[in-house]
Formats: sequence, structure tokens, C-alpha cells
Amino acid sequence: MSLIEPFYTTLNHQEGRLQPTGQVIQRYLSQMKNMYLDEGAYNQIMADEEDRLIYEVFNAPDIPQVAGQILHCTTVIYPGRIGQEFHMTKGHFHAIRDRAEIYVGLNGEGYLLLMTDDGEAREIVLAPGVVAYIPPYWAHRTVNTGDQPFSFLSAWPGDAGHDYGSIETSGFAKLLIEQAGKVAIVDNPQYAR
Ligand code: S6P
Ligand code: ZN
Repeated sequence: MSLIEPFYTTLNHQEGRLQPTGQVIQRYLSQMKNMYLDEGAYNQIMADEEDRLIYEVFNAPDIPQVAGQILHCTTVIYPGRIGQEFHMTKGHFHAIRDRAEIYVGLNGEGYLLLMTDDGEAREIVLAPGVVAYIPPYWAHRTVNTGDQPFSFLSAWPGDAGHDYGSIETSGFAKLLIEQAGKVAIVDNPQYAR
């Protein structure tokens, strides 16, 4: 492993951003086709709004993606729903499955959903100050269940990589929806492992 310079970034808790920022990833609704249950609601939003920014990822600058390094970033998920389903991240397993991760809740209201290959599911309310541990082998997705931006900090091993394909194919076992004005966790009728 090559020697890189020590550095720091400053965390803006209110905005959920690291300063300075490296790569910024923006995920629009058009990049999440078929990930939300309500296809009619998806099509309606795409027709009315053309597209919608669902979340942004602010990576710490210039960390090599190799074993031994610790990658870190913040994520901000903007509030809203697609039908009854709250705005969420795509969700992934790590490409090297036995790589863990830590999330720290910063601002807003949201959940961390976790799932094994067998469809075993868990959830953690990722309130500000909550430090959540994502053990090896657990897929993870975050969901904004509030009406303000929901943000959190993540740190994970440099060689972990991301497997988005499994979730794109199977979906997540549980969905977070709004039901009678409340947040409800329900089985995903389209989940197919
Ligand atoms: C990376 C970590 C997070 C997510 C980010 C966006 O391992 O879990 O930084 O990448 O929250 O989610 P996703 O599922 O689009 O990568
Ligand atoms: Zn991850």
C-alpha cells in the first residue's frame, strides 16, 4: 500500500456534508427505475417533474480504494415519496461480502434497513447520534421517513466494493411506507430471492 498524506475534512451536521468534498454522486429517480413498488407513481412523477433528485453522496477526497484504507462519506436523502414508499438509496451488498461498515446518524429522520442473502431482514432507526454497525454479509439501504433531508456518515473498508445487481434483481425484503400518516415496515410483495 502506498503512503498518502494525513488529512481531515469538516463535517457540517446541519447540511450533512464533508468539506472539502471529493467525488459527489447524485442519484435521480430515473436511475432507480423498477426499485420502487408503485410503477404508476414512478411514471407520474417522471411525466410531471421530468426527473427528481433523490439523494447525494459526498465522498472524502482522494482515498485509494484498496485494502487497508477506510473510505468515508456522507449521504443526504431528500424527503418525499414514490406512491406510499419513502425516498431511499439503491441499497447494496459489498462486492467482497465480508466487509463491514459503520453509519452515524447526523440529521433528519430515517431508517437503516438490512438484509442477508436469505432475506432475513432487520431495521435500525438512524436518529442523529446513533452509531449503527453493519456486520459483514448484510445488504444495506437507508430511507428518509421524515419531511426534512435525512443525512448520515459512513465508513467502510477500501477494498469492499459495491454489488448493486443483487438488490436490483431481487429487491429488498422489506419496504418502508406511509400508512394512515404513520411509518410502516411491510413485506415487499415483489421480493424474489
Ligand atoms: C458505501 C455506503 C454508503 C452508500 C450511500 C448510497 O458502502 O454504504 O456510502 O454508498 O449511502 O447508497 P447506495 O446504496 O446508492 O450506494
Ligand atoms: Zn455499504
